[in-house]
Amino acid sequence: MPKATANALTPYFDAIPAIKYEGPDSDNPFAYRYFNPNEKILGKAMKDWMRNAVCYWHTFRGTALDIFGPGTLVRPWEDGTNSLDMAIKRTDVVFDFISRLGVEYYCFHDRDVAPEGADLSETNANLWAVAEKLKKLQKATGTKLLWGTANMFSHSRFSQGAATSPNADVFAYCANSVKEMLDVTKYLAGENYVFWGGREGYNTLLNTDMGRETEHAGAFFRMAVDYAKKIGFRGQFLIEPKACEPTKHQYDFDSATVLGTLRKFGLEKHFKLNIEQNHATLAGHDFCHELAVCTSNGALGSIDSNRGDVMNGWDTDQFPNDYRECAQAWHIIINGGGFGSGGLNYDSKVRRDSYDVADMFHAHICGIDTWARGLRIAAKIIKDKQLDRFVAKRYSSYDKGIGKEIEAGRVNFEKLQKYILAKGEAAPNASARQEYLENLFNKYC
Ligand code: XLS
Ligand code: NI
Ligand code: NI
Repeated sequence: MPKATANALTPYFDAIPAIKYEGPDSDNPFAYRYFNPNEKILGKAMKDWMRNAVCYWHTFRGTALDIFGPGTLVRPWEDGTNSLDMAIKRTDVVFDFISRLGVEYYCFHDRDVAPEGADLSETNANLWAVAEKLKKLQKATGTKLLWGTANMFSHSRFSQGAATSPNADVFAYCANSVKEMLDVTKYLAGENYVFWGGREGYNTLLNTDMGRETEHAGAFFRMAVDYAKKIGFRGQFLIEPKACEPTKHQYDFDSATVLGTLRKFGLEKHFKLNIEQNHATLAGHDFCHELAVCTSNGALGSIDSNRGDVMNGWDTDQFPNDYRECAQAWHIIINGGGFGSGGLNYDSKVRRDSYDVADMFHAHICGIDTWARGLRIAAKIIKDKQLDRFVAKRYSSYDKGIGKEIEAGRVNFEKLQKYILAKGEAAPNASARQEYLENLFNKYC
C-alpha cells in the first residue's frame, strides 16, 4: 500500500492509504466509490452538499465499554490517563485521521477534548489550553468546526438533569459550561452550537415538577441566546431531539415537541434542529418524517447520522448503510433548501469487536459513501421531476378556484358551505398511487 501523506501529523495510520474517490467499480476498501468531493451534483460540489464531520466522542473517546465488560478499543496513542497532557497529544491523532479521510469538519463536547480539573476554574483553563491547540490544527489542516457543545450528562452532578435539575447550583454550573463552550466555539469559528438534552427529562413523576423543569429549560435557552448576542457569536443554535435514553421521558422528545417548546418560549427564530436518525426511530418516527417536520417549518439545521437496529430498542449508533433511506432524506433536504450551516455529523460508533484502527476508516467510508450514493439517487429523482410533479398535481385543486381562495385566507365557513351546497358533493379524489410511486422510487435506486 502507498504511504498516505508525507507530512502526516502522526504515524498511527501509516498502514492505511489516504482515502480517495475511485468510482463504483473499485475493489479497494480504502477508497470512496460514491463520494467524489468536488464532483458537481445539481450544480453544487458533493462535499458542499454533505459537509461531512467526524465526531470526537465516539471515534476518539469511545472505548466500547458496556455493562458486560470493559472497553475493547485500545488505541495505540492512548496512555491510559484522562490528563490534559493526553488531551493535547490526542488532538494530533484526531486531525490526522480527519485529514486522511478527506473530511472537512469535526464536532466535539467540552469534555471530549479536555478533562475536568481539580476545580471549575482549572476545568475552564484546561478547555482553553486544548482550544488553542485545536485552533492551530484547524489552521494547519484546513479542518473546520461544524459545531461545539457541552457535555452536561456524564458527571454525577448531572445525574438529575442539567438546566432542568432540581438543584439551582447545577443550573449555575451549566451556565458556566455553555458560556465557556460558546466562547470556545466562537474562537474556533464553529458554524453551529448544539444542545442535546442529555438528562433533561425525568424518570418518575413522583419526584418531578415538570412545569418548573421546563420553565428552567426555557430560561436557560434564553440566556444562551442573550449571551451569544453579547459576544457576537453568529453560529446557528441547534436542538437535537431524542425521545428517551438516558431518562425515561426526555423533554426534547421529537421535532414537533421541540418546535412547540421553542414557540412557547418565543425562541423559534433563534433555533433550528439537529436530527439524528436513531433518535427519530426511538420516538417511533421514520427519520424522513423528522426531516419533513423540520423542512415544513423552516427549521432543518443539521443531521447526526447513524442507524439503529430494527430488533433493538435503543440508541445503537451504528454507522449508516441504508442508501435508499438517505436518497429519500436528500430529496427532502434538497427540496427544503439544503443544510445552510449544518452538515452530516457521523454520530456513530464502531462495534465493540471492530477494534482495529482500520475499522475507524471502514466505518466512515461506508457512512460517507452511503450518503453520497443517496445524493446521486436524489439528484436523479429531482432531475426526472416525475415524483415532484405527482405531488404538485395531487394538490392542484388548491392552485385555482376555491382552493386558491382557501390558501389565500379569503373564505370562511359560510362561504365554503354556500360553495359546496351548490355543488352538492365533493369532487372525487384521484388514487394516491403509493405502490406506483414506490416502484418509481426503486427505479432511481
Ligand atoms: C446522544 C446524542 C449526543 C449528541 C451530542 O444520544 O446523540 O451524542 O449528539 O451531545
Ligand atoms: Ni447526536
Ligand atoms: Ni444519539
